[in-house]
Amino acid sequence: PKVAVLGLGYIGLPTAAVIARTGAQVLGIDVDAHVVETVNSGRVHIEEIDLDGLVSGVVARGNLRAALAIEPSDVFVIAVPTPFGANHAPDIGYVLQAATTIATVLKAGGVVILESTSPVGTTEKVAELLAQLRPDLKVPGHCSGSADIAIAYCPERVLPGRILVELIENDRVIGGITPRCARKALHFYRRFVRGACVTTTARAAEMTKLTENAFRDVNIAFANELSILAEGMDVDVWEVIRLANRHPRVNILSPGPGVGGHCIAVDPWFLVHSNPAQSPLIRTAREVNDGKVAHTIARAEALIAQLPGAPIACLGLAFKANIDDFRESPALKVAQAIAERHGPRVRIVEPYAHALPPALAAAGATLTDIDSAIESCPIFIVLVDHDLFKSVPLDERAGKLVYDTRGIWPDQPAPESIAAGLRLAG
Ligand code: SAJ
Repeated sequence: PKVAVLGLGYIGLPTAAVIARTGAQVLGIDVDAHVVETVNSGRVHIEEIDLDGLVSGVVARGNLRAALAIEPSDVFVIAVPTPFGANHAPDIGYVLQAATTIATVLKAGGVVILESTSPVGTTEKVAELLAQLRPDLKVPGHCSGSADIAIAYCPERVLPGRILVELIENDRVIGGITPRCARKALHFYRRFVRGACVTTTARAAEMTKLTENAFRDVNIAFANELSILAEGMDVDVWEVIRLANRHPRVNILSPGPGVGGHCIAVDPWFLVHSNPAQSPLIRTAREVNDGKVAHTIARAEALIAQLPGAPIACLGLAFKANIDDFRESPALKVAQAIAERHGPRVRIVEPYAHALPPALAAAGATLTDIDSAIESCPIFIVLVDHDLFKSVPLDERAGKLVYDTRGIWPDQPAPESIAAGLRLAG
């Protein structure tokens, strides 16, 4: 079939490439001319394991091509961003824009699939818009008898850093506007998904996606709240979590400097926004996780105050371990706050950055490597659990003042110079 993927970002490009590998003719559409040019030259504009080789291969074979303008296709996959605006209100403007674009080339027999994380009811809005724009077509939910086209919601649920594996291995939830729509979409996903494909309604699939990320956010918030309680009680939170997790029905996640990325820190708000009065738990979890950043900054400052004038190493800027994605990163926010107060004292170690983000550089911080940081910095603030940092043995950290927000160095002794009540774990 001919497949058009709208949006060549973190989800759209890997999805387009995986579909192209099955032998389909895939057209990737993006509003950014630079992205279109990059893909057409067989290169990638995002870092993801094995994506570069896959894209260069499918482009060379002629199965993947990028363009600014849409062309007639059999299947349309929408993978555009759904940010939130003021008051955390979801903004589905890009989704509706994509649907408007599709409407210009849609034919009977076409399948339209929305993959973007979306508030419940968005797929129905897409159907309504297509019905308005194309009165000549019988649109599901807006016609009697069998429809001319199929419309479904099928959320992506891949983990950055494992996208190409999870795109194929993970189970997929496929929600149709009607059961027939779901079956049409299922037929498409079966081409490249090895996991189970489970069909449901569009509304249930939309809520499922939001639920998965809200579940994780609430569980991380629990760990973050525990870490603050444990600090106050002079208890090592990491040890408590390890011990509690020996219970057969307890599985606590890890505290950290906050929650970042473009999904877990965003999607729960879509649920809250749909019914603020009935979502106090999900909202509070969001607030606890956002609040952890300020807490981390305050604890880091307390440590830094122990050694006036000494160089400070901030380890990591990424939003999580072993990736180069700094979007909504709590580590970046903490490093920025520290750099703004201590300027040239601040040395950033981030193996996944070629240069410092401009605001950090402007504050006077410098990028360095782990070996130089070990040699020159008596203060270590661990913000990301990159493998590279985990590999630093105790003798190279001996005598340093360490604030380990990710619990990567359980053997680090609490420095004697630190005042009682200032145990720096979590
Ligand atoms: N984090 C913690 N403690 C933990 C786990 C994570 O502080 O125990 C932090 C991370 O450091 C990071 C943030 O949470 O800052 C989010 O990281 P993540 O690994 O939990 O999730 P993402 O944002 O990379 O990907 C999530 C995944 N969703 C779930 O696991 C339910 C992924 O499967 C989704 O596809 C993705 O969101 C998405 O696109 O929605």
